[in-house]
Amino acid sequence: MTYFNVDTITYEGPKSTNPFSFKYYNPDEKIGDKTMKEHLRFSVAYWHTFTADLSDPFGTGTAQRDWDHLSEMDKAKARVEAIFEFMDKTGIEYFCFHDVDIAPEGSTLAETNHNLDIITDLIQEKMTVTGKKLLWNTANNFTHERFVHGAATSSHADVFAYAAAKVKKSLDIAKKLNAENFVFWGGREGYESLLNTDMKLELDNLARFFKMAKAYADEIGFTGQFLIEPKPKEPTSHQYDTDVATAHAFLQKYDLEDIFKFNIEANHATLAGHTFQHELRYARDNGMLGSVDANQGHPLLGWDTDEFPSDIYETTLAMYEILKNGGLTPGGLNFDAKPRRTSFEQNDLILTHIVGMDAFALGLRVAHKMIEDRFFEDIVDTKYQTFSNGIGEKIINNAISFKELEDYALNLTQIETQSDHLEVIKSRINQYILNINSED
Ligand code: XLS
Ligand code: NI
Ligand code: NI
Repeated sequence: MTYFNVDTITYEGPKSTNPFSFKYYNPDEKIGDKTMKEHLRFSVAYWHTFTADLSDPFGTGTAQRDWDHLSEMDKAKARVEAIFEFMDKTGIEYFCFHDVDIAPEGSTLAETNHNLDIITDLIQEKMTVTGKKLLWNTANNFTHERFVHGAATSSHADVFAYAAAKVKKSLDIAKKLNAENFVFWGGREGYESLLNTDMKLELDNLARFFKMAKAYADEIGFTGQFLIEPKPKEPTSHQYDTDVATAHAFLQKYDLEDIFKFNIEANHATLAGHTFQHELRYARDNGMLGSVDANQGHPLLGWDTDEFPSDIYETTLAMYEILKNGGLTPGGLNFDAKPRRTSFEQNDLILTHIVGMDAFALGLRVAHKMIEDRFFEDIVDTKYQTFSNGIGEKIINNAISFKELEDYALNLTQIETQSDHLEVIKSRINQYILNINSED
């Protein structure tokens, strides 16, 4: 059976008007020392593309899928067939999933685990035949009602145990399918009111949970990178892994810094009141940039709308950080994104990925050129020049005291500051984006 009634998507270049073609993503073209495919490491998110029905808080699902009529395990098996055909046709090498995305939950944990065994056997076979790889998997410890008060931060010890059992099983799956990373998104690890919350106990428990997860991964020989995915709110009004800086402080406090890196989602960054680039930079500066959930929010909507990335200004700045990080490997760009509710046809799944892949491919092309030219790097070097000699050099070398700084300041007659010419920077980045194709 064929699920996607299209040919394999190929690169036709920026002038193509064929919606089923890449305009900027040319997988084998080299940008610097790597091919586009090696730089971008795209991944399909099982949940949005193969499990979700496009419902929103005000309306039922609109998605029309060939597997809709099937029930439970048959549906799960059909989805495995469909995602591998999808990866083949789009040329995407990686995929990601939560436990509940791939197999139905049974009435007991043992039954759920049995369903997972059957489906992961099937996935494993497909991986062997096709060479497709698992970027990461994770445990969904937020949808089921048992997680109403959280999972690792639940007020109920039984829930903590259940959550641990699910992560244990997911780590077994990660090992079985050679996942390159393992993600923790604290879906309900947060609170609604501090008046009924023991925040200290909850955070201590979260750290205990992570330590046990790492101990178990070591025990079974799973060596994939552990990733934390920060998000400030939704579903709870306050999520503990608020943003990179907050989660980084948590990891440092509990001595977990060496175990984790971050999986940064664009829409979560903007929900936190940051830019996507800010989150990437903060992680990169601290050696903690691991992987990316590639999507975008809508400026007029508050919710985590998970749109496919199309804003090339954003993808350019993201790729700028990623290139400066030396890439993301073993992480990648996972499309944690879904079609709008109005784009309900099965082929819309392909069209949405094309938009996202092209947006990041264009961002890669532009960012590579920017870095090659050193236009912005030279501005930064000049901006901080006073720290390379004299008093500045002493500050950098921690070789000066407040008293000496005062003596120095008392002798200053006039301090000459420089204009940033910020608007020139904004204009130059527009030039970079607009000129990229005419230079080819
Ligand atoms: C939800 C998160 C989720 C994680 C994986 O907002 O983005 O999809 O990526 O649990
Ligand atoms: Ni995500
Ligand atoms: Ni999200």
